[in-house]
Amino acid sequence: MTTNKSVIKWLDEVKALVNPDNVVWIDGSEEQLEALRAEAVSTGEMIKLNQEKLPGCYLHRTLPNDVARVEDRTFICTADKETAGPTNNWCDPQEMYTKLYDIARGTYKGRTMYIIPYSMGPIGSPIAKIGIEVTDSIYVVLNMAIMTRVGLKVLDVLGDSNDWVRGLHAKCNVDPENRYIAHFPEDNTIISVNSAYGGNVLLGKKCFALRIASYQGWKEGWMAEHMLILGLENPKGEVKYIAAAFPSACGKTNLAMLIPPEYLREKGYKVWTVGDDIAWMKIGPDGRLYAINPENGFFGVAPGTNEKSNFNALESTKKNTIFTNVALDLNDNTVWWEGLNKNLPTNALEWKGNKWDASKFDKADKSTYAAHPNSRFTAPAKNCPCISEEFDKGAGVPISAIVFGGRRAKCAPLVYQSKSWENGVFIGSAMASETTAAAAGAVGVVRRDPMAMLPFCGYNMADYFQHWLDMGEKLGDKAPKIFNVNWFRTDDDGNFIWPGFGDNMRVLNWIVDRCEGKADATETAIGYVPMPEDIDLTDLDMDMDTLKDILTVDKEVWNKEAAEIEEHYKKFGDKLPEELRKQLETLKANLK
Ligand code: OXD
Ligand code: MN
Repeated sequence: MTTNKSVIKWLDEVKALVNPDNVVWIDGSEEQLEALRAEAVSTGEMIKLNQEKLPGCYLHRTLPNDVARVEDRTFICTADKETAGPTNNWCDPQEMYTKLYDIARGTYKGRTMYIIPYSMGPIGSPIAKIGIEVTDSIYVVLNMAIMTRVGLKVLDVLGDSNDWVRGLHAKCNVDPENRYIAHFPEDNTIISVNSAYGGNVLLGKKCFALRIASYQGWKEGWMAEHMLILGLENPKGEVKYIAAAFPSACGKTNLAMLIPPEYLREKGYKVWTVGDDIAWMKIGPDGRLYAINPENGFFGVAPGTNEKSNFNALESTKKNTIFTNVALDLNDNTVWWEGLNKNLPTNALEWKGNKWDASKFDKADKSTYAAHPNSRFTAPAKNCPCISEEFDKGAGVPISAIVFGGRRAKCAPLVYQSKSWENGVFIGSAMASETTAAAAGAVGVVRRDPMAMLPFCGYNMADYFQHWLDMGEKLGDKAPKIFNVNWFRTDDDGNFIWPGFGDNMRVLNWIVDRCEGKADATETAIGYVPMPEDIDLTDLDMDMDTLKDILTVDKEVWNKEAAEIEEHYKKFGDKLPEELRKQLETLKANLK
């Protein structure tokens, strides 16, 4: 298949270790994938759904002990512990290799070793990178074939190069006690054992495109970020691109696929999706920052997705999609999840495959749900009605604005602009979100999640902050402007004040206007806040006073915030960039 010596050597070693009965290269052909789908159906690994209503769609169920990413079992293994930093689990690489080789040894006996060559990003793009994943799971092969560009043509692009990421996945016996997701950024290697759940085993996604790639970006002078990318088209047909990072449960996929309010659609405004989860960004020949979405599909959370919350995501799942851990509606062999619609299925199997009793459904008790709360769809990006025509082009899109955000009931205003790139890095480094009633545990607890990268940064986060500052220096006056948004301010009764969803377009328009020097702003202690009249409220049931209210910066709240940021910074010790300490001191002085 290849004459690349580094590939042949690694595959020989892996094969000798796992000892498979057969070896199959994934060539990228539809015939091969179709044969694998048929095999997975014959063994019960997947269920073929109603092919008239959901052509090319399948359902898969994981083991109940294997339904989410496992952050406490995720490791960054670097020679020096300090390289991994205070926010990652660390293990000595040799110790981890020995442990995981012992776990994986011989476990492909009676199984097939699938070799998946894949490209993260359009094949041949100057921003794309190549990986090879070895797996014993057909489910992994079929998901990788949706989420990445797979096939032998990737090997042609790789040629003799050693610049590719090794990924070994071994299902073993899906033992949670021996589950490990280990990254060796200094060796471009990932090993995942004892899981068969997406985020732990689709090694191109979080493992490569964020943890390994963030390390590569640090070494090579580019950025791998947990960001959506969208294009905002104005009535003149001009498109400006925005990259945005949010912690989970803040509506990232919804923002990526936003449908503008009717009055803006009528004027000719449109939103195009380039990516919903990950952005790789490099400085282009003109000195601006260009982004690609390294993925080829969406691995989205199903519950809560419906025609109203995210029409485009729902449309994306109507063909060639793999559903994981949703409910099976036996009446017509289709799928269902909480929040899809109000018609609770009366004849259905819940996500574990047992008969579901709709009469026992209790919103407050997740154990009565039909779909697992983290059930997913794996859908081809090309299914999305608003996919950008730039999505598949390798050059990437020039980023005008970077947006950070979180869920803050009282703190951050609806939107504000940082005073500089450095100030924007400060805002990103202090990013936080409050827990909601939807999750177990106390409500309103603030969790710091810098740039939404806390679980995904493959090296010391203090070095990561410095890398952001260095990128800003290289970009100079071509750097994107940095903003922060908060859709989640609440009134005294805890109700959201801002309508969110498609109406967030009103805020995006102000952001783009600011990038073009077309909108005014008021300077506050934390940054530039819109003049209330510059946020268009047409057709909205909201008065100016309410808008003013969610644009206010409450000094008392922010003094508390500054003290919390100081506390958050302590864990980085002396490694915290001096510039960020200065930014914090400036904020404190501004708040006096
Ligand atoms: C995801 C995540 O699955 O961020 O995208 O957890
Ligand atoms: Mn994500």
